[in-house]
Amino acid sequence: MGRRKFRYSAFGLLLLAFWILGSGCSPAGSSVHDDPALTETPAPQPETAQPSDETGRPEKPIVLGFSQLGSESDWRLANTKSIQEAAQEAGVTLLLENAEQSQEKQFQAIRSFIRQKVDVIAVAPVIQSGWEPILKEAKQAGIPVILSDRAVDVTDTSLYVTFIGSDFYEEGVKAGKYLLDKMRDAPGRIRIVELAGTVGSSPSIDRGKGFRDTIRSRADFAIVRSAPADFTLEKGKAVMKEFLQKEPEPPQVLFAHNDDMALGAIEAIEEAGLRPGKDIVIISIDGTRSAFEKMTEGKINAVIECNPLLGPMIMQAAGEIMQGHTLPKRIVPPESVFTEEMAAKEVNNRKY
Ligand code: GZL
Repeated sequence: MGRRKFRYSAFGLLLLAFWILGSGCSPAGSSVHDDPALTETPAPQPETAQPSDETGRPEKPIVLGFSQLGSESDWRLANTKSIQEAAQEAGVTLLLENAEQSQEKQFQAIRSFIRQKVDVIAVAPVIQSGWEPILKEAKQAGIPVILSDRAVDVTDTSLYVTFIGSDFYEEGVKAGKYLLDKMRDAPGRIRIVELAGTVGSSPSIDRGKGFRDTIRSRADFAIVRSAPADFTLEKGKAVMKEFLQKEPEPPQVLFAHNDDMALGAIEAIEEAGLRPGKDIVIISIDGTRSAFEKMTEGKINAVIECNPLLGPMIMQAAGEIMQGHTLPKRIVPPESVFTEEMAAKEVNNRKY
């Protein structure tokens, strides 16, 4: 194989170093987090670590096959844009396939990348289960795999080099902690409804678990309804409408696993003649500009940030792998919590 060109962006190096240092946290939550094998492992060597020039840069462009799970939310669109821009900046040849929420299409995309003999495969797994066979095919083909955004439930963690994505369990914990504080003096039986994300996806499983583990300390907090709304605005509106119709009286709290579902729920709440953010406290996750705008209007009370701008890290990791370097098994992006009091100051800083 000829020499490959890879431009290490200073930003990418800095951010990767930061994430590696910051990834000391040992996320609990779903099985993939509890896996004791989540330690540093050397990247499986591509047949031959790429020759590099005097600056340590591979000579020929790295070819990265990326299986993106869909385009269901503003977060996802920002994630895809970040990956495309970072590939451009790094001089990586990106083959991006959008599976539109179909795991089977993701498998097809990965098999196509294997046939094309790409250098590295990255995948944002739509759901956690069922990945062992296809990851084994990639391993047998000698192609290293990066997990982007979401986790997979595999016993053999050598099937992927690193998982670059948020700690969803911690995001659920942050949402629960905000609610405990917000309702500290509220008189008992707080009825909560939950709009969950895609069934079987690691963010939905872990956000729900982190939230429940945290609010358990208040016996008078009750999740009276929970249903999946697939991370989309349309389904968030439809499911929230159903909740309001079926509940004898409106809930005091909505916990939405992402902003798009929260935005849809706000429409349903207002159509029911209620005031989002006042009659119903709303906690959401992602941190999109649209959610921040609703927070400035007092219609969302808190947003837990979930960083979609993973592109630079993915390209950096691909470059490291092609140089035969060791990567941490888990890279967690830095994320914050924003409340309605902070929204006006932050809204114009939002990059997505
Ligand atoms: C989280 C990501 C989730 C977002 C949703 O990392 O997988 O999927 O929270 C997106 O907005 O659809």
